[in-house]
Amino acid sequence: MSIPLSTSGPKMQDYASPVPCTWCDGCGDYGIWGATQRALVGLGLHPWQVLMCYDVGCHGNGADKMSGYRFHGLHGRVIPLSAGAALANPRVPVIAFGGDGASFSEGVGHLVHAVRSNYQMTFVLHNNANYGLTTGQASALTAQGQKMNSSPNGIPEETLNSMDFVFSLQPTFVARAFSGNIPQLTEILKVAIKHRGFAFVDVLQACPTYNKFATHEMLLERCYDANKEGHDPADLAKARALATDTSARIATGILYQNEERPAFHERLVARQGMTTVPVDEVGIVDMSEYMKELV
Ligand SMILES: Cc1ncc(C[n+]2csc(CCOP(=O)(O)OP(=O)(O)O)c2C)c(N)n1
Repeated sequence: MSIPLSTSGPKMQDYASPVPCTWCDGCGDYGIWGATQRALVGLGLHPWQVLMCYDVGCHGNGADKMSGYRFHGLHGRVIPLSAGAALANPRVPVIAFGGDGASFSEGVGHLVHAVRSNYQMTFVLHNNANYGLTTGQASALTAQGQKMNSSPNGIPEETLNSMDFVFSLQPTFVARAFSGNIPQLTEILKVAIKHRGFAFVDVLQACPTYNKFATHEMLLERCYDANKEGHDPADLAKARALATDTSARIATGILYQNEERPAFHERLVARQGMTTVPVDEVGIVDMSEYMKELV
């Protein structure tokens, strides 16, 4: 995706919000919030040049913790609203933030179609492996057998292998990061935001209040940068194998990227040869004749 750059660069301060953060001490949301701002500044994007969309959840409460164009949608529905915005104006990068609860239960159908359609957007998964805002219910990604507030006897179901699921849909971009490694996440987000099509960024994050099994310390110990160890993001089969095997260590970095496949809007026959985007066209249509019919 080519992003129009501004001549005078943005600063971190441009993204500051007067609303104080209310996340728990040690929450991974802080790292993702900081890395997002660093990535946007690093890309030379001003707050008015990007749209950030938020699902409902602890992470979604970050919607007013940053300046710029932001949209706080309904639970599980951040992907369709982001996809719609990106279709209306594909020149503006759209970043969607969602929790693992919403993304792999309420909104899982949207995730399926976003990957297969290759919508032009970045999807940042706040993966704390539970429903944080509703005080620690099990999500599809909670470890099996884990005792949670809503499941005092332990989760009976199998844990969804989210990476295997995403890879089964033939994605064009998959990355995994750890919220405690802000420099690495910043670099991943910079590539994801520029990616042609749907960029899936799984960010493993601590939830010190409700997640007692994948703690900050555990993630710090087990995550490693696969790109630094020579992983080639062009190989889908290798990327899938690396992403799904978390038994000993957890591979992070850009695991897979393919920019050969066009994004959804590029395949629309009706848009071919068009130099305008739908928002431009709405702006230049004279509606007054049509309005007369309504009065
Ligand atoms: C359709 C719908 N279902 C359930 C809820 C209640 N609800 C609000 S936030 C939330 C938890 C969100 O968890 P997750 O998506 O994992 O995000 P996190 O809070 O962990 O960041 C739930 C279940 C809702 N608002 N709407």
